[in-house]
Amino acid sequence: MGYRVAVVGATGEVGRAFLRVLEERDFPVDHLELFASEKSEGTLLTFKGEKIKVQALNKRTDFKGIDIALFSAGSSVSKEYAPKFASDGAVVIDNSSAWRLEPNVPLVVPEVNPEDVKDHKGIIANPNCSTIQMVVALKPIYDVAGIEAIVVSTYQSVSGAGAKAIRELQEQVKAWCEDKDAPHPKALPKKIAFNVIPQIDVFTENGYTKEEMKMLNETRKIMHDPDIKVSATTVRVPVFYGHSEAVSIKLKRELNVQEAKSILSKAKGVILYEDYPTPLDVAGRDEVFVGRVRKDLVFEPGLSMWITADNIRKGAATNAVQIAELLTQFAMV
Ligand code: 11C
Repeated sequence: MGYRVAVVGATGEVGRAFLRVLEERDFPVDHLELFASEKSEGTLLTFKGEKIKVQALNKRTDFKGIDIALFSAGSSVSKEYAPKFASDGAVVIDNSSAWRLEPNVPLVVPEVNPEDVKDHKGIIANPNCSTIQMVVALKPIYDVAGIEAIVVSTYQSVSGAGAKAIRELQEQVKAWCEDKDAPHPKALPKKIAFNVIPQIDVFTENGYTKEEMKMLNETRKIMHDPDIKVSATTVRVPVFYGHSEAVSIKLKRELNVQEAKSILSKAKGVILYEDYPTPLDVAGRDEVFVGRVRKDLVFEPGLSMWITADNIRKGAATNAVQIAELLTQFAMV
């Protein structure tokens, strides 16, 4: 038996990735409806060789007959439409930050807290991409040795900020090659070509950005550990696809490097490198890649490592489709 699936935000970077991932994983889709804003109405997207027309979300009055709705259209669209899809009978898997910290909305990474999907009331939230790859790598270590604190610096690709940021980097590099001035940046706060920007999203009162606070608050919720400490510095780098993270952890119990590597080499969804993964190595892949595992020189006991993953796939689309797979495994749709 297959499912009636809707994709909301179908023409965006993550929306298109939803289609690729559903197809590659052979998710049982009986019927697929694609939604986006009015300006994308009529765009044709291909799924399993068939062309499907994108509908304007704001022109639909009801959403009956949909089992699973994959959303990636931003927080305000999710706030307005996710409850409508849910009350018409769908389970919404939402990639925005709109619902992530709501107590009645599970925030799920299938390798970490799969059982949480069972608590859904119509909406399940997909975490932020930087959080997903960090918790996939750290949870197996947490289970054995406990983690008291995490200090993380990220190296995030421009695709995390959407198609406009990808174009902005392309235009700036082209302008540089042609010895011309690039237009003033709009998608990102400063010029990104040949630069790094230590600001992702807006600043909050404590001096951390919203992206950095997501890494704290979402990690606590996914790990069911309100005491775990996370101090993040999130940085945009001139990379198209793939986020990387330099992570140091303070453990509760001693775990040597060999033990940590042995745990990571067997962990679900993790691929351990003897040296290190780079974004170009992992773009297009669904796993989380870990390298440079070593004893931390500040935290005792502690470890440091390097984590890289494709932010559009495991950081967004793949994680959401894995949640849909959990719903089918638990017979919840
Ligand atoms: C970035 N991590 O790379 C962000 C994008 O909360 O889902 C995803 C924001 C979110 O800019």
